[in-house]
Amino acid sequence: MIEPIVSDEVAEALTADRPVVALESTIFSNLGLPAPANAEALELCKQAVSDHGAVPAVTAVLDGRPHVGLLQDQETRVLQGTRKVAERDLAVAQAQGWDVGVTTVSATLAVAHAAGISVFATGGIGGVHRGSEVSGDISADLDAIANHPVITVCAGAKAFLDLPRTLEYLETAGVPVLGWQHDWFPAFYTRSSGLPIPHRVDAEGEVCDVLRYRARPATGVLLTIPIPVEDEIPAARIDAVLAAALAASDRAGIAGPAVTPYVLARIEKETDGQSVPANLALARNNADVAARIAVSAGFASSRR
Ligand code: PSU
Ligand code: MN
Repeated sequence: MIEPIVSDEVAEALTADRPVVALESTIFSNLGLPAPANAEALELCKQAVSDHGAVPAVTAVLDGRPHVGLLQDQETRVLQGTRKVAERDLAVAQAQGWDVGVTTVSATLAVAHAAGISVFATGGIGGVHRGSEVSGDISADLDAIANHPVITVCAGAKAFLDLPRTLEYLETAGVPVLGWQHDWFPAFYTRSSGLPIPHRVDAEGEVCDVLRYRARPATGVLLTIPIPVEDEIPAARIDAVLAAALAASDRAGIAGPAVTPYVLARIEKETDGQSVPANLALARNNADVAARIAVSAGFASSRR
């Protein structure tokens, strides 16, 4: 059972049915982005949400309790967080009273849903890892998207994942996968993975209606948005970088939840830091569109 502590600002917005956008905290911690880019990403995303008159709601575990909406000193703790909390870890973090836990997509979906929030923005979701037929590594993000009635807004899945299998998994799980004004499944650092998107949408209202008409009451919607053109990293460049980063991860024997943070850090190194501004730009852009969707629906709340 999740009973999050909701900040006054977020609670007031939810009560008044004003738009709220949830934001995950792993991307803003040292596991997601190096300082000071992590703090910058947090400000950019919150500002993008506020600019549309919506309320940003960052999720995290603090002092053993899940939180939705953070005060400034709580944000500072999250920026320094190093303990990753996926959905299943929420129970352990509470049972053991973890000091600071940064929430991934899966944990954020659980906490946002419990608070009654219907729109959530992130950078990239986790997915099916390359070689998963041997390692079995499939991110809990995918099951969480399938099991919480929330719109997740992202720039696709990390390009170092197995993107065709990630799309197949989402299809099997019954998740509508939408492309924002775009015909291709985005690949995070690049606008297209070369894989066609199952369904293109062109307006905020369409996205809300897909959630409204979902066949399974428990299921969410995945909205993918390509990184802005000017921030894209050329595909040839990123492909070589990904291969090097994955090989390094293999050589180092990295496994489990450590894989994603490790590979992200290697990508940053191999791109001489170019991956960082790309990450900021897409996260800000996703928060912007998520806020427009929350505002257009006139909803914050799944209790409606
Ligand atoms: N994408 C990013 N930065 C991140 C992540 C994704 O650009 O920090 C995080 C998200 O929190 C996502 C998590 O939910 O990685 C997935 O981890 P795993 O592959 O262990 O499920
Ligand atoms: Mn994993």
